[in-house]
Amino acid sequence: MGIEILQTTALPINAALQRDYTVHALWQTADKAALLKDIAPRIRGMVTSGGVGADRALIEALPKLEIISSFGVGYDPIDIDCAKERKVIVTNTPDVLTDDVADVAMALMLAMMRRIPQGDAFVRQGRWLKDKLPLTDKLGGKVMGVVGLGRIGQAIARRAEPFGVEIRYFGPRKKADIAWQYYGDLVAMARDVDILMIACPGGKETEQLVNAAVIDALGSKGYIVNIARGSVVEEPAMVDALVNGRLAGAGLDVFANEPQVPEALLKLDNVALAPHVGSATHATRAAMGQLVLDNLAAHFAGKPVLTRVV
Ligand code: 8YV
Repeated sequence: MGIEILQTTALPINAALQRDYTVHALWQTADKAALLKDIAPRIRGMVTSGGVGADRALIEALPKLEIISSFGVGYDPIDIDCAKERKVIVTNTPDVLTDDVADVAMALMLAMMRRIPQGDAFVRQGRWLKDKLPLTDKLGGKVMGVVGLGRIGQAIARRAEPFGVEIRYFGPRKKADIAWQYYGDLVAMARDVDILMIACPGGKETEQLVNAAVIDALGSKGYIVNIARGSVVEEPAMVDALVNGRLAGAGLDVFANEPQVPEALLKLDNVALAPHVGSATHATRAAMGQLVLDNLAAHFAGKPVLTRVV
């Protein structure tokens, strides 16, 4: 038996993992408790994703666990405090997905503001032959407030600027090397911008950060784009504002309870919806998978991991 690892979810690197390790597939096991009881004392590594994560109960069930290698940049469903307490290394897959996620942010923003999905349906349904679509809103000249100017937030801002969009940002602190206007108060920024671009990490610290007060401050001409986590937005307040014309539109790749999407959103014309596909290209998913493998390999070769969270 080689090094034994626990895998919590299917990934594009299943074959490579099975080649290099003795893999126990938790997600394919009906009686998870029985499997864990049997293998727990031998598990040295865990492979999970930014969607599935690893909670305290799971981490604590694995006394020999050394590393959690996670697929995805976001690690909000991994109990980081517990990993720290148990001295378990946690790695994620930053950088390799930044460009793709920023591309989807731009695509959703334009799709929503210019009603691209509606236009597509209009053409397909033959309605163009006897009707015209209503005019839409112009992107150039708008002010975008980025919530969380990290790697992805900056990549979105750099894409938006050549479209004639003015950038401002909100975050826990002003960044020394950034000239864009900073706000320490999200409601104040929402009042001053047209588009709220949500690009911050998920988790407890940002839960419902974009709440009813922020949405009110953004106002009936404002737009929300969220490529971060559904948990960052007070979703019922956003849906209510969209339904009642107190928000102009939303472009959403993530949802509070995905893959469940609030029924009311499905009926709206002023939203563009995507099924959490920010990083979902062949090239990027392959690079993310490789990084998961490389982090594991480095650790088990006694070397420093490449992209450590804690
Ligand atoms: C992944 C993501 O789809 O990187 C992230 O944080 O949300 C996406 O790239 C997800 O982590 C896979 O479950």
